[in-house]
Amino acid sequence: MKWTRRELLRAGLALPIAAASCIRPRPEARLIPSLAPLPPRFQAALPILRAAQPVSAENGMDRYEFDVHPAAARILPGLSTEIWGFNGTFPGPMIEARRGRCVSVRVRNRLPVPIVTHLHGGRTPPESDGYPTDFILPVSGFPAAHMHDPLARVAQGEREYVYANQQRAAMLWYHDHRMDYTAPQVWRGLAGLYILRDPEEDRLPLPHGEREIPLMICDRSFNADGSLRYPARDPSLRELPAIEEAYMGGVLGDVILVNGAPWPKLEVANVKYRLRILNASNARRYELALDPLPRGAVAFTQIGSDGGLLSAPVELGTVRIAPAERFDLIIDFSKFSVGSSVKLINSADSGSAGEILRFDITRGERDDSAIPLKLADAPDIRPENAVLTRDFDFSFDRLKHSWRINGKPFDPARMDARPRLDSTEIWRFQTDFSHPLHLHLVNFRVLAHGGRPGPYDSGWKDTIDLGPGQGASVLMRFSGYRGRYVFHCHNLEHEDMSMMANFEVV
Ligand SMILES: [Cu+2]
Repeated sequence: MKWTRRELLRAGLALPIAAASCIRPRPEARLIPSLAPLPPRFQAALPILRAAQPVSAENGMDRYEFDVHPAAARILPGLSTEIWGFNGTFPGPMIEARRGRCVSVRVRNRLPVPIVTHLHGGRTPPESDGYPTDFILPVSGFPAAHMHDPLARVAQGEREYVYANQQRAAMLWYHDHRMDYTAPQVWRGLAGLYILRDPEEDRLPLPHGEREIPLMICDRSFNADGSLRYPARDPSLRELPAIEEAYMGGVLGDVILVNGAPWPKLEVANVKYRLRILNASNARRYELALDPLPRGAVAFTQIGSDGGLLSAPVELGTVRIAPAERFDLIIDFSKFSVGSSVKLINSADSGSAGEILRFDITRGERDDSAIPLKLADAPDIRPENAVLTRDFDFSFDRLKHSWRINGKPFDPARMDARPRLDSTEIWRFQTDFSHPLHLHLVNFRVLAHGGRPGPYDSGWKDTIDLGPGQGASVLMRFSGYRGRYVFHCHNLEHEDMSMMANFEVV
């Protein structure tokens, strides 16, 4: 039997709220319901993201300029939503890059708060990686009292990030990474896609052009006036970090946005499509599935992961995707009849968050694409070459009410690991609750994940989702650059509440 708070009060059993919350913190992610009416599903057309044009493309370098500022977006019918966006858009402009060709992004901060831009999945030199205290201060200025890391590279008004793109083709994404405030600032819209291509991928006969569709999936909630609803203790995001205590396990929204539109629909032909999916949510996991699924059909063929193409395709009935993970999936719509519809659903939720996107199969077309049995060369990294094994425990500190790594909160002044450049290491993770764990700079292979590698651990990863009380071990080589980087939980509320640590490649 479950008692309501009123029944407990009547029985004299209820504790004052503060005392009760001391005893029972809520480490689970929690829904913040919209106060605006939820829009009908499958009315809006899916926004198709197209590559942004660089402002110049000379001397082997594509240059972009992003002004970050507040803007009015039309997300819900009849309402205007203020977002914070790269060039005023949410999602931000999509960058398309080529392996070996540099990209420069000049980010100008016209918001009232500091920002930091991190290219997630990028092998990036430390000065361009977006370390959480490497602020870009607002053009309009900001009090210096909020800066306390002597190693921080603080920029006034704007900063140029340079990405070498010396890595495999993959779908990366860029997002805000400001220390203590990443969760609310990403929620407001500071995220965009970055697609890196290379000749190895070009030569494959995969679906492309109009049949290759990047999808940024995230959940949000809205106030009655259309503004984004988020339980920040200081909504100005200037003075006081953190969120209302009840949400320290993570914030879930009840509106599912795909490329910025709520539960959109897309007209497709009865052929194979390549869907490049990012979960850009703060804390929500999705169990992707197709509804209905014809008898005997397999829903998805996975061809790529966080770090690019797999060596061989993998067939999956459902795909569990945690915050920051990417899955590169083929859906074959020839299994459906022209005139029918099929929904991409989230079978992990039965409410409004249980549906994502609807495909309407409106036409028959010829399909000259194919999924080769060999997609890419298998990785050449072996556990026996590891020179060191490190252990990290990710857990909730019930006394301090914060999220910790090896019992410690994030501190820019403390170095937690010093791997040598070009050395191979094994890192073992252990969790209490669910945590999607992410390392900057490196991609890793999953050696074990609650026992053997799981069904979603194929290929190169930069984020691994651990369930409650799970252990995992991953293998990686620290190549590319020396310098200071972070690793952290990618539940953004956990990250802001200090579940982050440093490593320095030496
Ligand atoms: Cu976490």
